[in-house]
Amino acid sequence: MTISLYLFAGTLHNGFAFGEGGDAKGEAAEGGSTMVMLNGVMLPRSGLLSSDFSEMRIAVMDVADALALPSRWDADNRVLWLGNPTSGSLAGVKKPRAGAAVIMLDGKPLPTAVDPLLIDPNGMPVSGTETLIGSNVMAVADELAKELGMTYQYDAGNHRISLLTSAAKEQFESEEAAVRDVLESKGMEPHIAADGTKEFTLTAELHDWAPVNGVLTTAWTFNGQAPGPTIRVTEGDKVRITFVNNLNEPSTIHWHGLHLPNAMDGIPDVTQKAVQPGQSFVYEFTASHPGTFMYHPHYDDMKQIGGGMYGAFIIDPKTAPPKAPQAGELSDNMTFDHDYTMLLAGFRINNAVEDEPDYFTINGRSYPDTPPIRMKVGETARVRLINIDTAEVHTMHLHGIDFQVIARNGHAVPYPETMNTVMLGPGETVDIAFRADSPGDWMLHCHILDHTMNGGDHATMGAEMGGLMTLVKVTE
Ligand SMILES: [Cu+2]
Repeated sequence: MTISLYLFAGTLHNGFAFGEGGDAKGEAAEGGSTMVMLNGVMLPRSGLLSSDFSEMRIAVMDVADALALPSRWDADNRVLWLGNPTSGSLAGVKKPRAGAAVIMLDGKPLPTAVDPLLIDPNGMPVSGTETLIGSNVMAVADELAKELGMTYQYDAGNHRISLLTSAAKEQFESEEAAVRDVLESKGMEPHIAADGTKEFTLTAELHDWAPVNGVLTTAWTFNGQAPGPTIRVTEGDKVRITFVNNLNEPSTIHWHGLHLPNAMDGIPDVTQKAVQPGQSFVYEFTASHPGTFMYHPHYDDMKQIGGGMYGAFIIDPKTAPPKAPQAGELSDNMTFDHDYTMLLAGFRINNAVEDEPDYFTINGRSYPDTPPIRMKVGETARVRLINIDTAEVHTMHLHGIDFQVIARNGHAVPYPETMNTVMLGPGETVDIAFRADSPGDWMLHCHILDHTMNGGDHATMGAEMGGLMTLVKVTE
């Protein structure tokens, strides 16, 4: 299991009901709160937590739940039992005073008990407890982190404690190759049938995904990745794609922009029966015309597509076009030094399915963890922009270098337009091309500026760049 967890210690005020059974239990105290984030995900009961100790105990129990760590609150002894066993001998454990508690992890006491008041050298509760409560939350988090083998960071500016397991980092790192392949328009390896048909398998499954390092979500994926692997074939190829549904609900695949037999169009109850959990369906068609396309389900769209089920479908022309010239206008009928794909979408980590994503992504990654494009001065690139966001328009803007729009919706444009910002509605693809004529780190980003912040209301609050952004790194 891959886990990272965040304990947010908000601004803490005087005037809270401390100790057990305070009136503030279950209510947000005015102006102050303690939020618990796990994998960047706000835990269900933590939104209403005050700094009341009894609620802090709930927060710790929520964390334990999410870690699949058994937990039990022993009110008589004021002990929070975590891990295994959830009961045992308290011999030698100092009984906590009223308002505090001991955390027993795997039968051993954590050195720091949960204690909202702390005690001064005379054994009296310390007044002016704002910082102390925060410190205590941190101390508990620190101890838990140490005991559970996680790394720990405190961000004083955001009153944020971040805990990250090595497993969460491993998930993030395990995605790098897939993210890079999608960016570089590399298609998945087909199996070639006796008659030359290119065969692929796309398996829908829920899978961990980290849009940025330290934020983990359960994505709706094809082959365990969001976006799914790119399918890249040549005009005229016969294609056979076996869709395996390992989700807990029906699904299909629609081939967006392709010309194919109606029965292969992937629309549940219109062109086919929805593919049930555990079932599969074979799509067969001929790659109709060259261009940049996409694939995605057409069942429970907001959840499935919004959760990461989409991928690029690229059809190359039968005859490879000539290399792009050293100077002059660029067009669709050219081969470029670099061929990139950027699927524009996002994840709703703490936002509801009907809200906009709080982590906008390029190929499943939010800045600063979007891999940059690297080019040498004079090189050319095609970037296949694909807006597969469920509802959002994106205005992609490149700094310092003009680009030409060479294709739209899988078709060459008759007169490439020179631009620095191009707008894509949901479902649109736009191929842009440019020549790296100036060295530097050039931003390529959506100019709807709340699409370039990570975390919405719950995390970094936009002070730093995030979301739908990457860098074009041009060197001599
Ligand atoms: Cu945008």
